[in-house]
Amino acid sequence: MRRVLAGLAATAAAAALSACRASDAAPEASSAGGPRPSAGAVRTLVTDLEAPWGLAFLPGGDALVTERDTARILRVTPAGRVGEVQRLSEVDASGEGGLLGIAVSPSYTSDGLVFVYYTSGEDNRIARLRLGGSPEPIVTGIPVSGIHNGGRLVFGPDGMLYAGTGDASERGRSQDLASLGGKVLRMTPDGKPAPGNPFPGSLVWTYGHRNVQGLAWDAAGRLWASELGQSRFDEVNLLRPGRNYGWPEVEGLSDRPEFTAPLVTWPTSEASPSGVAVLGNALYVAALRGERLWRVPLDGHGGTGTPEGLLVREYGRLRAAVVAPDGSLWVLTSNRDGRGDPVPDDDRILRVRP
Ligand SMILES: [Ca+2]
Repeated sequence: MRRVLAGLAATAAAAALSACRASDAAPEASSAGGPRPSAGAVRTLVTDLEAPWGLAFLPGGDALVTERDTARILRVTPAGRVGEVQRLSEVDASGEGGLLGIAVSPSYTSDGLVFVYYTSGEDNRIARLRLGGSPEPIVTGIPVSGIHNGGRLVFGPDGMLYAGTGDASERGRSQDLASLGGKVLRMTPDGKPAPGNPFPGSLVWTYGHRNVQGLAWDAAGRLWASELGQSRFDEVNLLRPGRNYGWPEVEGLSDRPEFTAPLVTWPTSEASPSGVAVLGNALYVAALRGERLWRVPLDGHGGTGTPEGLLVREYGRLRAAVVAPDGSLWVLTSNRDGRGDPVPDDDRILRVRP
């Protein structure tokens, strides 16, 4: 819409020019365009991946990348060299399930631990492993389905591990505090309910979510989440412990005070958000169906400004955005996930300097 409006404005400006100064109106005036959101410098760092899903950086600056369907963990250098670390035979990939999120222990240099979220034959689960070793499940029983498996993992500044889950096609789970589906979970690195969790003895941190695939912290210690809507509204939420985010009673905004309202919503055709990242004073949201990187301004006090779309339909579906040690954003495409329209180079890792 923004581009259409810009185009219309340019056309109107050109028409005005030709009306006033028909003799010297430059022909290219109509194609000069108005101000357009810029993604800054974009470089393709890696090509030929297969539905990459999760990305996390190791202390030395290499990244670990998961591939959903092949169940591979890859190691990628800052220069874009790719090596396979291992393939997890425990993963049962089908539909939206497979090897999903990955997180690196905050004390990796001493414990060497990496955490993964994956679909097994019977559930979604979170496991820890040392690279090359076998995964040791620490949380099992997260509901599984062909769709809405959640899957994002991120450590908080409190040293706890946070996971976004999905309703796994049974929407009632999101309001059921006894189910791990449709929640954001907070756990110790052993997979136990973290001290201070809002519901005693429970991993649940927030509930009433449909399918959380994006989690990121801002500099002030706020946790932001993206959530895929059903047919009307995708959401960006600011997470506060114990809050109910409404699904399936409401999708998007509502006036019911028992539900915490999203700060940003989009029509699902413009977003379908997966991974998110905070860089500078903005939240970056990787959009699948929307095929763009949304930049949501953050006001530093928990509020948001008007989002703008970057890379609109330039690289197809985007699955994740993560801040690299050098301050760039690494962005994963997701054109080989069965819903995309891949080009020969897909899937890719893009390095974006917004
Ligand atoms: Ca909601």
